[in-house]
Formats: sequence, C-alpha cells, structure tokens
Amino acid sequence: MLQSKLSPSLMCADLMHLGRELKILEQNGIEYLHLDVMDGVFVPNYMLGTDFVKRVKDACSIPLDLHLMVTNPEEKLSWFAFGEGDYVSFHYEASSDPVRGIRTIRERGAKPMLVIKPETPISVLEEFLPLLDGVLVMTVRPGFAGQKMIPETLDKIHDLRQWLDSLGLDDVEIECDGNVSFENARKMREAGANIFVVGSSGIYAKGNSVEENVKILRRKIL
Ligand code: S6P
Ligand code: MG
Repeated sequence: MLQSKLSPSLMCADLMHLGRELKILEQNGIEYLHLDVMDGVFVPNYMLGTDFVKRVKDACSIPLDLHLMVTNPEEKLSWFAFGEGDYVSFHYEASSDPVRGIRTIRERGAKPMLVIKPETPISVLEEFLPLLDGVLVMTVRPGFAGQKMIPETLDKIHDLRQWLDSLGLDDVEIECDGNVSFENARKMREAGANIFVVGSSGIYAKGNSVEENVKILRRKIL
C-alpha cells in the first residue's frame, strides 16, 4: 500500500491568519497544501486566484497540491506558480486536450493528476493512466466545502486501485477530495486512497485544534 498523506484544503483554513496556519501545518509534518481554484464557469463558485497561489508557494516549504476547477485548464497552466515536487490536477470533464495539460505539467517538473467528478466513470481515464502520477477522485460535487460524501465514490476508489495495480501502475497515487471526516477517511483508506484532502470535516473540524485533528486523522489512515 502506498504511504498515506494529508493535503489540507486551504480554503477551509483561517484565511485571516494564514501565515500562522501555514506554520502549524509545517510543524505537523503535513505532506501537501491543497489549493482549490474555481473559475465560476466549470463550478458555480470563485476561489483562490493566481496571486494567492504564488504567495503561498513563496511563503511555505510544503509542496502544493493545486486543484484546478476551471475550463480549458491546459491553456491556463502558465498562469500558475508551481514546479518540482508539486502536484497539479485538472478535471477530465473540463479539458479539451488532457494529454497537452499532462505534458505541460510534467515539463515544469511537477506531477500531473487528472480529476473526475463523482458521476464520471473511471473508464474515461484509460488512455491517460500511464501518463499520470495520480488520480483525484472527487467524493463530493466540486464547488463547495461542507458537503456530504457520495457513498458510491468509495467503490470507484476501490475499482480504480485494483485497475491500476492490474496494469502494473501500483505507484500511481489515488487522492480523494470531499468530506474526508475521521470516519470517512478510514473508509477511503480501506478502499485504496492514499492522499486525503482534509477540510472543514477533518483537519479543521470544530472542537479540536489542528494538531489534535492531525493526530486523529493519521490514526485513521495508517
Ligand atoms: C470542493 C473542493 C474541496 C474542498 C474540501 C473541503 O470543490 O475541491 O477541496 O475544499 O472538500 O473539505 P470538507 O471537509 O469541507 O469537504
Ligand atoms: Mg479540492
């Protein structure tokens, strides 16, 4: 099994005190910073722009996990600050040329990932799997934090892990995004995911500190 990693969703962090929040994540050995970019067209919301991504990249040593929810992402990659060691993902449904997007990300030293919405079957990924470092399976509809996991997405994670392994692509990672609560994190791990986007229902769950929530999450995704 691939090592499990946490990727906190910064749109759920305390944005009024972001510098302090980033320090806490560094001190807690967090593996990735999940940055949601929304263009108001592919999803009905706006979120985290190009300058914000650059400021975070410059200020923090944790690699980025850039999640682009924008139309024609392959044409917009040059707008964003990312590089070696960062994950960059874009939606299969939003792209007219996924291979071009994947190549552009790799040419910049970063690790390409394709994202699929809950209703998109994993079969659409077939021709792209050998080109990818990871697949991001949305476990809620993209656009908003605070939703409930769509239970059928657990089967998708399971089937995708089996498919990747059967192809000899056992180093391709599976990330899950949406309602990664303490309880769901364990189920997602059992299904075969190994990168967990944690937001309002996980690392920023009310009642505990970030440190406490990280400890609980790590136990759930061993
Ligand atoms: C949703 C976005 C996600 C959310 C994350 C929030 O479109 O891609 O990354 O920020 O899911 O976490 P939670 O625990 O509120 O679902
Ligand atoms: Mg996301």
